[in-house]
Amino acid sequence: TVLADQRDGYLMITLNRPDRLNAFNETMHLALREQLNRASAASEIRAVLLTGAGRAFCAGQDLSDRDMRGGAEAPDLGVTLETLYNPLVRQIRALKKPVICAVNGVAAGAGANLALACDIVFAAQSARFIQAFSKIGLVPDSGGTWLLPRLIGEARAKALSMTGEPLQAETAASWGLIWKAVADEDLMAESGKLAAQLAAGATKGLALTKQLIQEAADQPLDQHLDAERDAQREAGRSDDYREGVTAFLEKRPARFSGA
Ligand code: LHQ
Repeated sequence: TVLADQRDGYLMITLNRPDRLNAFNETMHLALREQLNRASAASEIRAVLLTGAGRAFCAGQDLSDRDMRGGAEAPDLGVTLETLYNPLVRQIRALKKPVICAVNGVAAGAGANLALACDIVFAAQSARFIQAFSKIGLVPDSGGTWLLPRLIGEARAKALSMTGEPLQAETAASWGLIWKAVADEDLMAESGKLAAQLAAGATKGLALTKQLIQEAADQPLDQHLDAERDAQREAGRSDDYREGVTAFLEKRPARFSGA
């Protein structure tokens, strides 16, 4: 259900249930979790690239697992979120390495919000983001109601969530929902290039940057300045800081080890 391929210092993870538009079942959740754990633990993996197989990125929860025809009792969705989706979002946000997402096609429901939880999002021009939840009576989950207003403001967040209207990749980029929309045929090359570039970067500094930007949403400037001070102190003790300054003075490209 998930393919993983280590290359150029990064782990490429591909959601792989293409006949179901890579919709999530429990097996795919656990396989994705395992690959993210691997990326977190392996020092030779210094970035992650997440994408989908086939024509879609991810259609969210597999609704055929949720068939209530014939009067079956509605499952407790709180349990599904607590045990599967929330740990996934927390895992991506806590991973001390950049997570790049290449949205190769439609991203719907939790699939859209999974993409948005990643650090840097590329989307193919033909891709669409759909907050499909309202069409089945649900609320945007997997961090959607937290991330959307922060990324695009309350007006657009509410309208997207309440209408379930598809948002084209280029509009998503112009609204600041994602980093870039790129031509379909360039998506994997461009996102792979950035993944390799970041994997060769100052991993500790990038991890601290990710953490600071995420924390900023919850704290006042005064407190955040203290957090920046502490993070900079830590970054300033890394081998990569020493190497970066040395390479600058020697007018050569830096060779960052990630340490
Ligand atoms: C699917 C799905 C799918 C199963 C396409 N499931 N088969 C969290 C907690 C717990 C429970 C509930 O949910 C959540 C979070 C959520 O993610 S809720 C939102 C769930 N997702 C959706 O509501 C999206 C449903 N899918 C769609 O609206 C469309 O398929 C989109 C707009 C994604 C793509 O449309 P098309 O390009 O027209 O493709 P299609 O609809 O023809 O789909 C192709 C096949 O994939 C089709 O199967 P078939 O056997 O007819 O070829 C679909 O049934 C299947 N598929 N999404 N989520």
